[in-house]
Amino acid sequence: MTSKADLANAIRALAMDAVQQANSGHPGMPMGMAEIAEALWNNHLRHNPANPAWANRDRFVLSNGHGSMLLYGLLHLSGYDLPMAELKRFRQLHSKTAGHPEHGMTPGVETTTGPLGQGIANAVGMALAERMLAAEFNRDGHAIVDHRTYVFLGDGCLMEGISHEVCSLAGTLGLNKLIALYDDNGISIDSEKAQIKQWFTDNTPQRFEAYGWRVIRDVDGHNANAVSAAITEAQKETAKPVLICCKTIIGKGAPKKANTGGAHGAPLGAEEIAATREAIGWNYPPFEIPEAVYAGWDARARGAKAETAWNEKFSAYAKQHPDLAAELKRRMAGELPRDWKNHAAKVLAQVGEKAETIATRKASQNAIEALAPALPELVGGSADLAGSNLTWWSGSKPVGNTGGGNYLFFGVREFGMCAIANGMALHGGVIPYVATFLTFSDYARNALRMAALMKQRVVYVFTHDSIGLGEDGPTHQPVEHAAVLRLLPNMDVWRPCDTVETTAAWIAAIERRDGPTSLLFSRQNLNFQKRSTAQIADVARGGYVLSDAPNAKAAIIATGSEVTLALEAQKLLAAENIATRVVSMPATTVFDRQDAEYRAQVLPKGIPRVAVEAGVSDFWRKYVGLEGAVVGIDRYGESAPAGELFNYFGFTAANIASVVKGVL
Ligand SMILES: Cc1ncc(C[n+]2csc(CCOP(=O)(O)OP(=O)(O)O)c2C)c(N)n1
Ligand SMILES: [Mg+2]
Repeated sequence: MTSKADLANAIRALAMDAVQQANSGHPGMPMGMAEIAEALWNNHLRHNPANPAWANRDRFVLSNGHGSMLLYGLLHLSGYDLPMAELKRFRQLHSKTAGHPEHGMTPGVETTTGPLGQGIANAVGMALAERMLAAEFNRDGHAIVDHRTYVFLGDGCLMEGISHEVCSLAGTLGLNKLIALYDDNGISIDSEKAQIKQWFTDNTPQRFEAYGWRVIRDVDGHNANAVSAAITEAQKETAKPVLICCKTIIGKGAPKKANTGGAHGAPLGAEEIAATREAIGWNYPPFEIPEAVYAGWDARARGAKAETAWNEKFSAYAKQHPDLAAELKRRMAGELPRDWKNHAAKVLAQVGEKAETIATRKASQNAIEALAPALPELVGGSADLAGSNLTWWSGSKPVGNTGGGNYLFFGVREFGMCAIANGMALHGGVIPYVATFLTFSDYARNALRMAALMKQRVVYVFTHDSIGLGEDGPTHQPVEHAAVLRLLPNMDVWRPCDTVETTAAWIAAIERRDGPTSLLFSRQNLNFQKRSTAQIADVARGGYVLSDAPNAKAAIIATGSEVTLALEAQKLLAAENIATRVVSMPATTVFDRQDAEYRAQVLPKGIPRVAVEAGVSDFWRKYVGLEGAVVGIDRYGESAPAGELFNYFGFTAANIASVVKGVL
């Protein structure tokens, strides 16, 4: 029989040896959390290494993701498909052991972590998705959605502002199946030079109690039995999320470097590693784990049993509730409803027939209203701007602190909201849409980046998309945001010009399985544009000819509120016998993915181009080149009625026409 100490020491050894071999990484955290990890993974975590996608597994999130070797060690030892060869190639090109854990790369990694504070936010989202799905799908005697979310976090996550946003909300929502284990080691990076109490003196237990969490204080993080007992206690909680505060020593086991900032993020060095082996009684060479230790960690039999038991429960559920069972399966697989395509096409056609001139944010609400009844997985919310973002629809039911519902009042927490949405999408079973003013998208930016990096289907509703919002002034008027969002690799960005483009954008966002979509909507009314059937179909290609003229001498490219102006400029020019083509380009990212032939049809070589968008001009240079021109806005806006601002900043048909003449 191996001792629990040996099991924990296996983690220590793998971490210090892999970091040493890579000459890069963070040994201190895995060495300090080894007993906590052993207690959770060997006594509590319900997971199946053979099937990392098992729907009802417990979720485990390493929010202090710099300690990635802890997670790789756990996955390897417990029997996931992560062979020792991968651990030996820690942090090397195309290994499965990236510097920080990456979802989609390493089996068993539930979310990509490293940007501190977002892991705990993802965990809140996972716990929330579990709660919502349980309320929707569980029936008497059939607790079919029933798992916990565990998260490790350190001082860094707690210092980050986002932890306040999401832990505050988790407390309000009473997410009792969320259990966080805090690595309270009194060290962060600058502890190399000074004491953490010079920058972090919060009373963390009181802070979390104030949020409405249950806090289990003063647990000895190096006593696996004590940690396990605390987890058992936490599991009994029925109304609150639980924080278990574990006192630990960073780099525990290393005679000289333990409890120093130096253990945080650098190899221990050969000498200290040898001394550590001696001190902890680990007499095996690097990357060698005795069979008995493997046996002590092996979670495969337990995992298979747990999943089989759940499968049996699911069969019984499916017998009594076949429709629900089929629906849950579909939703967890991320498939859209069978009649989705028909429904979406019908909605798009109806919007075209209605021909309404309304704000695109209103068109978005109408799109949600029409699409959501056929799409129960669409769950949404806004960061305290429901009435402005128009995210609420007639089927919205608020999520409270007992379960049920499909609408989240996120409060004024943009970053938290977006990182929670990532957790919900990663959990599966829901498609989250979240909303704020476009200008505040940069409060949330790193969560948007993580959604794009992780290829998650999250839909952002960003309204009040330009100076067109008017009187609120330059703080609220985005100018750089559309361009910034388009620069994020794998982010799709739509800035539609009317109801048809808005509806098409929503449909594209929902049908996109491998990344997030930002939808940029106007506050003000935008003219409806007439289109042929072929043009309606081409909206989905991101850019298309909206209005053509024989022998066009120039192409005017416009998005959103500027499309109408482009059409008016086209008329002014026609009156002077200058033929132009107007291209509506609601989604440059989507247009860029079209084949070269289509792109050249829309934007032929040999005629100059003028781009018109109430945003920074630089972005459009790639379409207009140096010979073309951009009607944009390269400064912050002003506070005034929208109409006046458009005139003031040169967004008029007359100005566009004269700019076009300037490039002929
Ligand atoms: C958002 C963000 N800012 C900065 C960093 C760089 N960083 C990585 S770990 C760390 C200190 C974390 O302290 P703690 O969580 O206490 O980790 P420990 O040293 O105890 O392992 C910092 C600043 C980061 N990963 N993410
Ligand atoms: Mg710390």
